[in-house]
Amino acid sequence: MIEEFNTQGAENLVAIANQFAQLGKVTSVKAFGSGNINDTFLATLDSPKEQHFVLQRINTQVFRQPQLIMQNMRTLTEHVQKRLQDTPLNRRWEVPRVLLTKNAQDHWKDADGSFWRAISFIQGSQSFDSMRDRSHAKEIGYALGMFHNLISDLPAEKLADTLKGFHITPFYLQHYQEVLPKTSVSQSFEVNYCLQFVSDRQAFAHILENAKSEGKLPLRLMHGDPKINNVMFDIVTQQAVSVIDLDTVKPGLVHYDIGDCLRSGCNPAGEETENWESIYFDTDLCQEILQGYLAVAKAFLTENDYAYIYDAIRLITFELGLRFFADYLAGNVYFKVKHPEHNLARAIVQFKLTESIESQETQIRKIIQDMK
Ligand code: GN1
Ligand code: MG
Repeated sequence: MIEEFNTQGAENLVAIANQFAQLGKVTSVKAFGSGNINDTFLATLDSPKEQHFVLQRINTQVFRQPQLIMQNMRTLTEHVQKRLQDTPLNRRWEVPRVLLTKNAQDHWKDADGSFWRAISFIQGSQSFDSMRDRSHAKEIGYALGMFHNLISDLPAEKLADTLKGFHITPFYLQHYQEVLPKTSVSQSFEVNYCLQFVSDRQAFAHILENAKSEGKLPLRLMHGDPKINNVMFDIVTQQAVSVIDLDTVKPGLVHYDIGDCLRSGCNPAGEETENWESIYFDTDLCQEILQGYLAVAKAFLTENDYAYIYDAIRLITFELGLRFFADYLAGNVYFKVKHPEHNLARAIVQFKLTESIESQETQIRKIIQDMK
């Protein structure tokens, strides 16, 4: 991201950000967050009313129809804002707003054809890359539950499919099988570990898609990427106040979200560690996240939904490992990398985490069972 920043040039970035500045002028733009796909910046304004906003360049290699993302985001935020007005919550909760350009457009295309958009920054909030304690975990679960709750009455067909195949594990497996014979990476202990890991779990990869096609799990709207640093916390109260990064909100299974939230939240070593011995799935944090989640989500979950929660945790963790590994084999074309082996290292983290989940299956299933 820093490299992109340099090639873009600070002055140019300020000029781009100013397209979206309705109040005052942009005084600075700096790289922000740790996204793997889009380029994200924080713009600072000289207006006391709104001090910051988030500026992003959408990766159009990944999101081929970025205007659909903007359309989804506007449908979702309008729905949630109305819900919150009609039935106010007894605590702070916000949805990021899409900011318009001076010509009332929801995006701006620069001279290179890059697709830029701006989103409001949730004032007085921060996010965290790793879990701090059990109460933080409960708040993460609450945030996902609240997010699902607020869109549970928005019909899935109201949103477009902005990323075909996203979280469809058999699709990633097929892609992996296509890149494998063409790869130029050399064999190593780590590569062989990953090859074997995937090979042992081919049948399992279909579990959620089978349940979906058998009608056991309904198509619903999902966030798509509810990892721990996509939940914003009020700096003063330390309560969750928003779920951000709405690019992947689209029809899917809530199980993809539950699985993704838990694989991210219950991995104290984080996604980027290379200290593989330290990776484990923390069942105490799992219990807290689920408790926080179910406090808000119980109302719309069915018996079948509970039956697939364990599989979702295991599957989405395995799936992310598979996605990183396939991208390593393909020459790092999807996820941004800091070095050529980066996606291989990330894949191993997710596979080690999957192993830890598998070794605690009985315990995790019991946690879920006891919470119904
Ligand atoms: C990507 O770009 P970012 O960090 O928001 C990816 C997610 C992964 C995540 C892993 C569109 O999200 O699916 O879980 O990396 N997003 C997309 O950190 O593929
Ligand atoms: Mg994301």
